[in-house]
Amino acid sequence: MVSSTCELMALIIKSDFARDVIWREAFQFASPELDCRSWQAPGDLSEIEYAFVWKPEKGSLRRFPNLKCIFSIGAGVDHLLGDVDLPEGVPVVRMVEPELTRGMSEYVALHVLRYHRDLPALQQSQRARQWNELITPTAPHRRVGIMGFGVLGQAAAEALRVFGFDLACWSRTAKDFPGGESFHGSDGLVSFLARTEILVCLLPLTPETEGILNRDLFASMPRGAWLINAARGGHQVEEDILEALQSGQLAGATLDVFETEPLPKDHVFWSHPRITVTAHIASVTQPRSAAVEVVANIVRIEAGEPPLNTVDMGAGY
Ligand code: NDP
Ligand code: OXD
Repeated sequence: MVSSTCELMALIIKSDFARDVIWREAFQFASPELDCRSWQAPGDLSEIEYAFVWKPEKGSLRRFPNLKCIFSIGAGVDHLLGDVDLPEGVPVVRMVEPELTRGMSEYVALHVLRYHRDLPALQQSQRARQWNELITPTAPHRRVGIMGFGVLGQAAAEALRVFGFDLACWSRTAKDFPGGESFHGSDGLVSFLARTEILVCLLPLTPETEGILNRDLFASMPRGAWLINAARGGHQVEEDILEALQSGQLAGATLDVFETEPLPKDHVFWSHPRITVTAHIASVTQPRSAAVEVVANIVRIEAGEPPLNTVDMGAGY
């Protein structure tokens, strides 16, 4: 239990994957006094002070006149900021919780190592019964670039640093990155890409980053580079990925996110020999650890302090 100061506070939950029950249990554990309500049976709407949501219907949060804070179940808030009818003046908090961060570091390390050691080529050799004594460079000679150097990007860099990769990051504002090279803004993008053999996208989806993984970007990378997109489908131009793979500009791509999710059954990505598809599972918010973070933020708000991890509505993340 985190606190006993959530007495009588009502939190409305709208989750996906029918995880409502799991979320209720997690909040019950973090703060038994919190009055959790389901989206389907919210009760008196004026009693709802907090909303914990994933992809709520546009305009739906306006139903709660006394809302003090909107918590996103995910780290990304594009599902909320696309709503022009979001209640004004109510802070939006994105998800930052240790297990979500850990999961993303695992995913990034898995796929970076896989490309670094060219596992796809080794698997191909096995299928062909070829004894392939493939020699790959060691990590200090492999240049990995992380686009988006926030909570998840920095944690992924920490995980990769253990192996000694030659790291660089790219962000909107300048960053101090003692473990590698730091680039920022549109001026820094081409130099960042020019030295990046394995590109990891961990950007938020905003008007500035939409469609950023496109033909021009791939052309700025060394030939035969690899792409790992664990951020949002809206970042990638799907036909440009296919073209870059066809031309050899990209050697392979691991895509966790797509313009349309679930990825349609007849989509060409499913069977492409050099694309790895995962089903938006790079990392998932874990109820027990996330509920603790949300309750801690509610306690802050009730104490008159600003919540942590609020979204800058102007920047869009
Ligand atoms: P943060 O807000 O902590 O970090 C965002 C980073 O992106 C910051 O470094 C920011 O720069 C940078 N950035 C934003 N806009 C630009 C821009 N225009 N140009 C360059 N850099 C930019 O986010 P998180 O690390 O917590 O999460 C990142 C994203 O990962 C989420 O928004 C979500 O979409 C995705 N995600 C995907 C999951 C999955 O399973 N596939 C799971 C969880 C998250 P600066 O530091 O200068 O502000
Ligand atoms: C997130 C996600 O944003 O799961 O957390 O995509």
